[in-house]
Amino acid sequence: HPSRQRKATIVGVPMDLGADRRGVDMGPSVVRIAGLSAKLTELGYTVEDIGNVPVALAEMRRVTDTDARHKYLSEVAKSNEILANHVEAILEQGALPVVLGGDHSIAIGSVAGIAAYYRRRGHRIGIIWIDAHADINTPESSPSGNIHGMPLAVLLGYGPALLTQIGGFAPKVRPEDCAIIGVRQIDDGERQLARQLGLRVYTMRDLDERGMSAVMDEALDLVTRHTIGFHATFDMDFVDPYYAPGVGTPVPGGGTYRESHLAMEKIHDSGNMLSVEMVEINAVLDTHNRTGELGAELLLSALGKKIL
Ligand code: EXY
Ligand code: MN
Ligand code: MN
Ligand code: MN
Repeated sequence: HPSRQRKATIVGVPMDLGADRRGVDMGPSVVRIAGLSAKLTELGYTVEDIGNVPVALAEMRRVTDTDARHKYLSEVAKSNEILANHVEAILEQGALPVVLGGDHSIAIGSVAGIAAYYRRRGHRIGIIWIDAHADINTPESSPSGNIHGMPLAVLLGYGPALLTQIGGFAPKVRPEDCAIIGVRQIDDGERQLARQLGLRVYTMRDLDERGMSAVMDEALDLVTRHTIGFHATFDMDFVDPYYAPGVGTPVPGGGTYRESHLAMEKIHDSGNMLSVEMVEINAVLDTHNRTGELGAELLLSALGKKIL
């Protein structure tokens, strides 16, 4: 199975054009500084770091009225196209893509690359989306116009063609092959689309009542039922701000340190993870790289680190 190989390739995406608060563009740096590459090597991986995808700077362009519903659309699309090509190439080389964001709009490119690779081989892919938010706004429903609130909708085929058509096909994934875990803030339009699509959304209440272990068992079963495996995308704002202060959109009442690791450990143990992504770490709002260190450690759990 693809997840069994021991080659990992890191690619960074210093993207912050999808979010209002600046600082997530430093996410790839702080996770690297936390020693991700060396620790992965220690875990037994052959690691390659191919550096960062080029991303425009907000300072290079002013947001205009025509952008209001999807700010920096063309810049976000451009970087995601490049990312999709890198991710596909990493898979072609037999390695596991480890994608470092950046705001969550980069999931558009990551999943485009993975979906393209497996589609060519006749497979569907699933997604495990761990997040305080559902990220299924469209430009019409978005209260902010920030594309990091839209990536899951885009991957399901809803949103600007410039994004949905990256890689030349849409949708990238079917609603029944996706699970969102940890939601505690959702907009009206998102709730509506989630219901309409029958999307599996596990809220914090589900985690409180059933526990992370049972929720992950069910979610992992769901996303692998009709697929070759899944992309795991971890938005750091899933974690309670107490443990992860360095995020752009903190929401109280999040996952604990242990719950977050358990989710990643179970993702690894499923044996079906095709690629992994860590997003929304905001270095400006962090203290002593606490959140960056946690991001690196969570990735290590997803890649097989165990105490015993
Ligand atoms: N739902 C809100 C919006 O679309 O503006 C907030 C989205 C925050 C997205 C964060 C990163 O996951
Ligand atoms: Mn998100
Ligand atoms: Mn979020
Ligand atoms: Mn499988």
